[in-house]
This record gives sequence, structure tokens and C-alpha cells, in this order.
Amino acid sequence: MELDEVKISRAILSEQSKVMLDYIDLDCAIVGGGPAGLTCAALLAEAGIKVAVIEKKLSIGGGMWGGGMMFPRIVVQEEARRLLDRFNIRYKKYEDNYFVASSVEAVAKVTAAACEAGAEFFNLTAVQDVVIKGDGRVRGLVINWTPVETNNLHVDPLTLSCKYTIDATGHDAMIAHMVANKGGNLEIKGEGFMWAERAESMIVDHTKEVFPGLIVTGMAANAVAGETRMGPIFGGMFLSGEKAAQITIELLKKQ
Ligand code: 48F
Repeated sequence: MELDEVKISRAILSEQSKVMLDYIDLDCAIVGGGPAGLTCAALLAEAGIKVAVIEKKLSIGGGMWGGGMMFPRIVVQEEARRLLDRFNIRYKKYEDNYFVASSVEAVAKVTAAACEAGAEFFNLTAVQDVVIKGDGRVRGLVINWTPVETNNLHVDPLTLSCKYTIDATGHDAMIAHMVANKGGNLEIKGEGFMWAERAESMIVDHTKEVFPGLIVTGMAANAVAGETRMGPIFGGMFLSGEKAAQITIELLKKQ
């Protein structure tokens, strides 16, 4: 069988160019491929929504890969156990309300669910800014290759359009800050101390549209709301990703 290097290159370039041209207009752009963003992507794609995850790192998974202090295990509470089941992530009961799963399996299976449902992934791609025009809502994202950013190269970015943006960038709430830093009417209270029970119970409430066109999920939701942090318990991340998907589906129906 023939195997030609240039044909391999053509295959990659022609397929990825088509995908990028198609996905330059999105229903929903999810910034950040951690547990909240991945859950949201899987559920939106399952609902037939044109969705892409934009992740600045090479690997998808955010802070879930590392479990707790590099012990690759996560804890999930009873309330979110159904989402472990939904994504077919295996777990063991430690005690009532404490279920332990492999962090690697959790990332792999939620990512696989998102891929199979039709979500697209743009890794090594950093969101650098948002597009807000006369109507005062987030309408698009300014993107660049991560190596351009990390090497501090002077290369202009490209822009994509999206009906809704989900800030799933974790503790730094990067997209919310981009809006607030340039004068958007959005108060970011900043993350509080470690208090797992409180953080986990409040995160779903804090998952909302915080600025026209911008929904926050995961630790970004708690950071915007001034809520506490929770460490390596991940039920709130799954539940928050689910709520962000539900909100986006409802908002898209109204358009
Ligand atoms: O941090 P991350 O896993 O966010 P999350 O889904 O989950 C938080 C937990 O991992 C953990 C916790 C819960 O127990 O406290 O920390 O809220 O994933 C955020 C992802 O966003 C990417 C970043 O590389 C990470 O993978 N990200 C951040 N800024 C950008 C970005 C950006 N400007 N452009 C693209 N991706």
C-alpha cells in the first residue's frame, strides 16, 4: 500500500481547514476543556447544538487529570453520581456520599461522549479577547495559537462568531475578566477560601448568564460570584456543566 508523506499532510490540512471554516460560526463556544466545559459540551452536542471547545493547552481535561495533589482520583457526591453513570465512568463507594473514580477515566469518558455527540475541539488555541459591538452582547471570540501567546510573538489573531459563549476557564474566569477589564458591566467578586460543602452547594446557583451572551460555569462561576473553592471533589463541576448546557439550550430556543 502506498503511503506518501505529502498526501498525509494534504489529508490533515484539507480536513482541518474544512472544520475550521465550518466552525468559524458557532451556536456555542465553550472556552476551557476542564470538567465543567466538557460536561457542557457533551450535553449541548447531544442536544444537536453546534458547539466547540476552545482549549489553550495541548491536553483536554483541565484540573481533573491531576485528581488531588497528583493522586489521580476524584471524589463525587451522591447528587452528581447520575452524571458519572451517564458518562459510564466507573466508581467505588468510599462512604455514604463519597464516590471515588479515576480522574483519567473521567476525563477520557466525558471527552469521548462530547466527541461522539459531535462537539468539535480546538486545542492549543487561546482565547485572547471577546467581540462586543453596538448591541452590547458577547458575539464572538478573538483566538490565536497558544505558542504565539507563550512566545510573545507579534501575530494578529483571528475571530470566530458565536451566539453564546461559556466561560469554563476555571479559577481565573478569564472570559469574564476580558469583559470586565474593558468596561463591560460585570462585577467579578473573586474566589473565596476553601470550603467544599458550601462551594459545591452554591455552584449550580452561580451558573448563569452573567453578561448578555456570556454564561459562566465551573470554578469560573464561583470566582465571579465571590464563592468559596472546593478542591478535588468534582460533582459540582459536572452539575454546573449540565446547568450551563440547559441554560444555553433555553436561550437558543428564544432566538
Ligand atoms: O480549571 P479547569 O479544570 O476548570 P473547571 O472545569 O474545573 C475546575 C477543577 O478542575 C478544579 C476544582 C474543582 O474541584 O477546583 O480546579 O471549572 O479547566 C479550565 C480550562 O480552561 C483553559 C485551561 O487551560 C483549562 O484547561 N483555559 C483557561 N484560559 C483559557 C483557556 C483561554 N484564555 N483560552 C482557552 N482555554
